[in-house]
Amino acid sequence: MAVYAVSDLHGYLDVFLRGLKEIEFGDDDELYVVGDAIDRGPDGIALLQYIKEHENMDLLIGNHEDMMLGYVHPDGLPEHRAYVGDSNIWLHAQNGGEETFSRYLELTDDERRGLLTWLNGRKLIKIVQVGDRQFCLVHSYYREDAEGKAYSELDMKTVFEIVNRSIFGEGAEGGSDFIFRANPQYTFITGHRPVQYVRRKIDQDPDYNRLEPYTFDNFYNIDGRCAYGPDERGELQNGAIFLRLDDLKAFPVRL
Ligand SMILES: [Mn+2]
Repeated sequence: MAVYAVSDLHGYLDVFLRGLKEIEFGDDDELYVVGDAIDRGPDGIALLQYIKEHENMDLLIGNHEDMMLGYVHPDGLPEHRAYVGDSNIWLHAQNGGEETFSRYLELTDDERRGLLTWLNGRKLIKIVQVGDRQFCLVHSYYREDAEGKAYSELDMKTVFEIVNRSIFGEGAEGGSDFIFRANPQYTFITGHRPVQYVRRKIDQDPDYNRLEPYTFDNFYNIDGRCAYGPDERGELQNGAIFLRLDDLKAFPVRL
């Protein structure tokens, strides 16, 4: 058996299914989706349901699941919760939640409630031992006090920091890589900022357009930029990066 991680699928069920074939994913294997399964692409709700229905798969909450949970009615009613602050940020064009919300509304009341119960029970940070390594899976930023806690057990501010703050971000959303280097007992697996973006922006790497993990020391980012969708000119390598944790071998899957 092997253990895999993938991140930021952003509604692209077809890429996910092709990836499972590529890695020959079987009943004895395990897979962790490190947040942002939904939005921008068309099949976010189907992706959530697929992960939920497979006992050997799990989802960690990303900022897009957090936005969804902040917007939908908490009892699964086919409406959204009363407008509070910027809770409608999910539907802004840049976040791509509209397609996800319309698919969500097509579910039955029971399906919506089941999905919300499951999402509320998902973790933000998960520690997974594979071979000699302890992996810490988290969408973007590490907080020791949130280890192993479910979404419903954490306050909004803590969740916001874990799923949004990025060592590659700027201003209030920026953070230091010290948080990862200070915890060498873990190999961190994150997403949230596309590896192509990080290579270009941070490293000014002219060969930035590669669908492979961005890594230093004990840190791996595996966001392959599904969020940007298929590239019609065929120049950008957007897609998903499946990472096998047993040997840190990457399996790129183009959109
Ligand atoms: Mn994200």
